[in-house]
Amino acid sequence: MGSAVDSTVTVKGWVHTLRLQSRVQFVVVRDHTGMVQVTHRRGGDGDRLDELLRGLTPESAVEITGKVVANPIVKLGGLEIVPERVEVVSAAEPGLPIDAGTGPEQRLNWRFLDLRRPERRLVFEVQTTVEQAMREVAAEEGCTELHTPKLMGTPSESGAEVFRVGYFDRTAYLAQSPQFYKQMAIAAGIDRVFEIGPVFRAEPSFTSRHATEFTGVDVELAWIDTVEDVMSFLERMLRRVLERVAERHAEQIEQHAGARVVVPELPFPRLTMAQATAKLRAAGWDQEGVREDLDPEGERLLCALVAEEYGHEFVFVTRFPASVRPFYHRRPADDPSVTDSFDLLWRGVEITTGAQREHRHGQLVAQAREKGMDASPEGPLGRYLDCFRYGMPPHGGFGLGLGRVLMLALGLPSIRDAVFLFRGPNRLEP
Ligand code: AMO
Repeated sequence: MGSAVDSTVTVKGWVHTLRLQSRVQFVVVRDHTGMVQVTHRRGGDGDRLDELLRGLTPESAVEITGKVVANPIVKLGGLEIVPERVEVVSAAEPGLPIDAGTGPEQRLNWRFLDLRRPERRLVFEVQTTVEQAMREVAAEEGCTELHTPKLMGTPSESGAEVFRVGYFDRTAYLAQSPQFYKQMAIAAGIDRVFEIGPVFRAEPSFTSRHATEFTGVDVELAWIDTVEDVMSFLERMLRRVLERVAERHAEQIEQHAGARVVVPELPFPRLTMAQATAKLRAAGWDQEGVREDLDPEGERLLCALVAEEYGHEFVFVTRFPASVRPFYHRRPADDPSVTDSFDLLWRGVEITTGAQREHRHGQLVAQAREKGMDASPEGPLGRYLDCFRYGMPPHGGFGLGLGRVLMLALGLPSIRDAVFLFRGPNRLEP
């Protein structure tokens, strides 16, 4: 709202605070660019502005025209507006349903009001930068952006976490991942695929990192030599993302969220799952030694150990056991009990899963059957498996959860605060 002293301006925004005193009335008006103080010195009987200002309620939408005056004691930039005209465009009902002390569920119920606080909206500014940087890298690296269907005739990945929806006289499934379609794009000759789109998971999880609908960032790359090609693409992308976030938002993130933006060095540290497990056990995790996958506690601890040893916030964990990975992950020739896969952890949380895919039809069918899946041509995987029958290049890719990246970048307590309108097992509204 920066304006020259003595000029006449109109500010359009919300009533942020009201302080009506016997001699002077102060109204702080807020718009998306900031706040400005409007100062009216009361003129006694017949003062029309006085009446208008006394009728104002917090959060009303107003348009105020007046002269810009320098006043060094005003905290908001040493300027105030002396009003000449006040218009209440839309009055807010008195008694707002939320205030600074309101708990998280009630804040979600009134998300649009909660988001009027600028620090709560910062995440969407950062999100815009993150997506721009991702698209920038994807384009530079020769990717084609696709939009794959979210309504499917058969469940993608496993059937367990899928939402069923009525679809005329049959059932459709909401896509749990663009996995099969991005691989179909590789079969179609689109060598490098990039998608940002909605992902649906029917997981009854009530953690700070799970949503039933989230935005996924997916990449699939053809003609790779090893899974390392996918990992290095991902780290280049994340480095650019954090460079852009640092350039544009570091100060605000530090000020509003108390989090630091760290631009990561390349390459990120890499540990095989066996190495990671050994490190974790030495530090006291999973002493019974039964787990083949990392749990949230293991992820947190591993990141802490890596930060200490390598001074890095990221770590790739590679070569997960085949038992805990999907059938389509490729298994290395030197050890078929593991997969050419990875998870990327950042600040204690998994943000990405990726792998080189099994592109040989016979081997893929064998791995599906080994997992007890129906790999017959007429079965639910039939259309997917067809993609591997007529010349499929070696390929690999990853899926990244945008909400998790934003939650971690801003140090937010939950993914609920990192998305516009959260969807969880108990939340379909507003
Ligand atoms: P995965 O199931 O690990 O992999 O999902 C990829 C990434 O998506 C994010 N994510 C979630 N974010 C919010 N709420 C959830 N319920 C949720 N579930 C997952 C995580 C996760 O790392 N097809 C593979 C990817 C691939 O191999 O290309 C897949 O979907 O950040």
